[in-house]
Amino acid sequence: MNKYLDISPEVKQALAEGKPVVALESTIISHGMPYPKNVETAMLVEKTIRDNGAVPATIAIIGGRLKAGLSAEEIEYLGKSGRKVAKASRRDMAAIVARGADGATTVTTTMIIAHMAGISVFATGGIGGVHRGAETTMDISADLEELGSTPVMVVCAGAKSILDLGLTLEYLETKGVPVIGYGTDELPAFYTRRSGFGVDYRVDSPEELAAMFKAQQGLGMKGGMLVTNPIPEQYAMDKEVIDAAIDQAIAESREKGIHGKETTPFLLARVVELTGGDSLESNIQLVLNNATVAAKTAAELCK
Ligand code: PSU
Ligand code: MN
Repeated sequence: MNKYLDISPEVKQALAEGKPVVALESTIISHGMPYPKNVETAMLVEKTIRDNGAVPATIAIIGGRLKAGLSAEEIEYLGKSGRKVAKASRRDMAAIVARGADGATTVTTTMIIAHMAGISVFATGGIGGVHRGAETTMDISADLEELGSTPVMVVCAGAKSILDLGLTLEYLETKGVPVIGYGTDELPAFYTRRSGFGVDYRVDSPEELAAMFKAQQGLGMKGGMLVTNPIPEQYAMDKEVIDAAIDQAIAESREKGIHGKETTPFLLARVVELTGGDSLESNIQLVLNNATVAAKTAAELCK
């Protein structure tokens, strides 16, 4: 095992016994939602995974140690600290570890640590991608590179239209990442079930997802797989409302000169403020929905 990695006793035992485990990220806790909803949601996501027959492994860097499986106290600490905790992407890992600091793991670093620990399924809300205007800013999330190189299945609700979804799909194609629609032919756009862009393959059951992932691993391919699971109908938002909030948030971020790693957290927080918390409730529900699919798929993979 990697000398910088700590696996919690519960996760370690599940992995040793060949039981299903699902990884969860921590940037969604510290940067993606306000306190205390973030902590409540993180605990509820863990419970949903257990209710569906798997063991949750929330991932973070604490005191310079890579953690797979957090205690309730550690989740509370990350949630309460919020944006004071460094958002840790691939380029930040060595610095945070060497300094014995804390880091909230993004999709990228959660995939890296999950893979180190031997966990192959990961549930979250939305992934990073190619930002609108990336043809001049070059702002492309490291999440896409990681999906191209680390063999972990990521179950999400698509990507928010804070991104350029068409360019994000092009980039994933270049990196050889299969984009699967769970029960849909269309890429979901996080708050809404449709984006107007098609997925590569539609899959309708955890069994089918597990079979595809097994084939990818069996072929010796190095990358991951992106499963996009639409938000449940009853929690989907009105497209006009969410598009208007996103357009305003992007305009403000440009006026303020927000850039680099601050861009995504700024846009996420501003959209929640502008939509008066409706989007937060939708966000929570879609994460729970993804946790269910991920847990069932992890269970299939263990058969
Ligand atoms: N998109 C969301 N919610 C999130 C994130 C993205 O809808 O919480 C977080 C994830 O941790 C993701 C990261 O990996 O932001 C991407 O950041 P960046 O765009 O700076 O790569
Ligand atoms: Mn970026």
